[in-house]
Amino acid sequence: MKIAVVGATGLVGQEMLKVIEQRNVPFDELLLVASERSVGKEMTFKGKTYKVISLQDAVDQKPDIALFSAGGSTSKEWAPKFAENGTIVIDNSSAWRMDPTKKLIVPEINGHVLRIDDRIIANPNCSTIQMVLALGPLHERYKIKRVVVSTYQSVTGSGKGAVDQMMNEREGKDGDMVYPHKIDMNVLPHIDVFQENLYTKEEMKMVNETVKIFGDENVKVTATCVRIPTMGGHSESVNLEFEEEYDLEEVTSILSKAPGVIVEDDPHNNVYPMPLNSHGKDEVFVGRIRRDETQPKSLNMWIVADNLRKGAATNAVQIAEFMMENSLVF
Ligand code: 2RA
Repeated sequence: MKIAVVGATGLVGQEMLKVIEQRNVPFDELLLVASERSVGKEMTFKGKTYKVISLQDAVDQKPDIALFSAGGSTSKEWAPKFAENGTIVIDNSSAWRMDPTKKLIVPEINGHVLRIDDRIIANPNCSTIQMVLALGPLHERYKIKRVVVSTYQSVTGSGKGAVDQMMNEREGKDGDMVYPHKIDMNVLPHIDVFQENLYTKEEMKMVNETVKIFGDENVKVTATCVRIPTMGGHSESVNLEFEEEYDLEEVTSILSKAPGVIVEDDPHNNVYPMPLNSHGKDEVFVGRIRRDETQPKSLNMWIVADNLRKGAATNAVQIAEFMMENSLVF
């Protein structure tokens, strides 16, 4: 098994390496791949030193699996070159997510749709992954009609430059601005670019990707995505309307048993999910589960996950594990 990590020097690439190490993903050979300016740089993994190689070198070495986190345009250009050479590309960018010929996968929810001839597999957007992981088992039981979600997203979702912007502001230093406004001591109702319909691309990702992952056009999602000056993970306030009447205790029980979900819900003892606690963890945390008292068959809850882990690196690595465990890699 030869695995390549493309974008190995970026925030998500680094996290992919941590996840590969922590989950003990089996491999015989590891290729660390990055853009031209990082080629030749040395990186250490599991005590061994690796030289960063170029995309073309990596294609030529025909890895079995390439985990991509190198941005949309790199992915558009290079994922097909790897795929044509037989490599399975698991891509963290938005380049292929809505392509009808490519699958968009959260293994616990729709891993079963993967096949041996899938060559480019899309990893969903971070805010979508954590939401669908919690919603999937509830959709199966009660059929979700409508989702109203507001997100509170970590600056790590915008990459290292955004973390630097926040820290520079905090320390009173000058530096490059990734956001159009200050982020520290602020809240920006703006993630990714605005569209014709006045929603942002991030908001529309949540709308469209959720439908694609569930394979159910009847699930209506409306989203407001907000950047906040935190680092540990993304948080989401979610209002759900089901087709069927539900039982609150059963909801908690379903979520407690759902793979990859941890219920943290004891509000009288101040127990609820927080990004600080989700940092570095692979699970999605759910709490504040309560009836929406304004409307029947409706529920509120709060979902938190480390956006670099389950929201990006962990999910991508889990797709790779799923392919290996189900003999879909040859
Ligand atoms: C964000 N969704 O948090 C992005 C990262 N993929 O901005």
